[in-house]
Amino acid sequence: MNRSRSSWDKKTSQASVTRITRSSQARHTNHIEPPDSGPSLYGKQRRKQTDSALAQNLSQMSVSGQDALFTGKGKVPKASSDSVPAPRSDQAAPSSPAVKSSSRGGLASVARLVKLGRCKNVVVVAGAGISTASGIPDFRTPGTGLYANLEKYNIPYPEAIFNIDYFSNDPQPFFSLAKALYPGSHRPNYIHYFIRMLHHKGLLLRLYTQNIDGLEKLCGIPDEKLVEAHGSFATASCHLCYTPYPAEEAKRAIMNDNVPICTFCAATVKPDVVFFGEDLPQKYFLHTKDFPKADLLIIMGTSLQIEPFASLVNTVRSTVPRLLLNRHAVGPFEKVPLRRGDHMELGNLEDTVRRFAEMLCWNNEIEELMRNQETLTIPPLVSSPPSQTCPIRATAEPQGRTETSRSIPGAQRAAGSGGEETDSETDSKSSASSTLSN
Ligand code: CNA
Repeated sequence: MNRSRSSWDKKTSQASVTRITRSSQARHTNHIEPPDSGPSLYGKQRRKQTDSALAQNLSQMSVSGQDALFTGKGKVPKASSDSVPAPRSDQAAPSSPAVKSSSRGGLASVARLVKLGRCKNVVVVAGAGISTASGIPDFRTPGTGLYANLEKYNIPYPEAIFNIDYFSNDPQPFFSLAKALYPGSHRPNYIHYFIRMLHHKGLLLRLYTQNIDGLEKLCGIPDEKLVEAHGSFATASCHLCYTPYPAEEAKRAIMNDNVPICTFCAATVKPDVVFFGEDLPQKYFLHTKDFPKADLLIIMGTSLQIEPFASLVNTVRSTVPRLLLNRHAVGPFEKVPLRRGDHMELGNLEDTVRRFAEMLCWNNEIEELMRNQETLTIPPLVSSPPSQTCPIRATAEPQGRTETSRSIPGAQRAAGSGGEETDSETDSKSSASSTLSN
């Protein structure tokens, strides 16, 4: 993984930085704090709305689910402060009436914009919530989230498991979790394919994901359209000197309860998943070009608790519509009134995305794309110009597996790789042998 090394002051503008480390806003606690939605990079650029059709569409904005939350017709009760928090991810139950959507909700408004051809540079910001439908628990959903099930790792606070200093002292808690998280036994779901369809239609500027499960690649979203902001299991390196280490060997060691050791400095090797306190991959900095260019931002399945990623959503132009698809209001969507052009559709993400696809008349194409892709052994990584009617069917050459002869002290023979997944699907990611124990 490329890492830039120059120093970084967290208070400085993101545009001027070359090194950014991952941090959690809810440090050492499960409590979810509202993210900083103060002036952003572009916060002061209040541009006049010049496109009257767009303005008209935006004026029809409403927030699905909020009708049920706030009793006044379109009015929101004022709290003592100037903002009223919408239900947060640690509060409302999934069965809350807020999950009901209206046919004229934010989803319909945004679908109308897309159909009108007004959204040609869509940026998607995604989190663990897009993969729960694939059977991978997220972090913070009460009860099912990984943070609610960490007792067995014997760590002082949930985030410790992704803390690089903690790892340096004791890698075992992370390695135990990694055994459950290693990609291999999960398949992309409808939500992933919806994002791929955005690409297929030529509308996806970039997908910024916090996920480390590799399902975006597996569903065929091409590398150049994807920023895995928190890294992935596809590569591994020394956590101290960053010397690369064969990902397959690292996986073998971890799956066999051994510790992969750097051949250069003898420190512990870990998959290139970005920990709190570690630099984000260089590719993350594409955001400085992408977000100003975006004409629609879709935020899906994230609590927006991890910085600097969470603040990205504040860096689109102030006139750009932002659509939150999540079970709960998060980030800037926790405050009312919402920013003009902000929409949210609360509820089960897969259901919401299916409805969105139906509004766009994409459902059949997505289903077909899923069928085709899931029957292919090697999904295509397609970057060809999109077509309105034809699902992408290109095939990709399998890349050679990353086999090395280097042995890891104490490592036993790997468990059988066994899965249908191939390296070309996942950028040399390890083969399928893991199971998700949670
Ligand atoms: P998070 O903090 O757990 O938030 C997930 C959000 O998605 C929450 O707001 C949930 O309410 C929402 N959500 C979950 N399931 C659904 C659903 N079915 N329908 C609607 N909404 C849903 O996770 P974030 O992604 O915000 O946090 C970033 C962390 C999580 C990243 O650093 C990842 O590495 C890490 N993570 C990734 C994975 C993965 O790769 N699949 C799994 C678990 C954690």
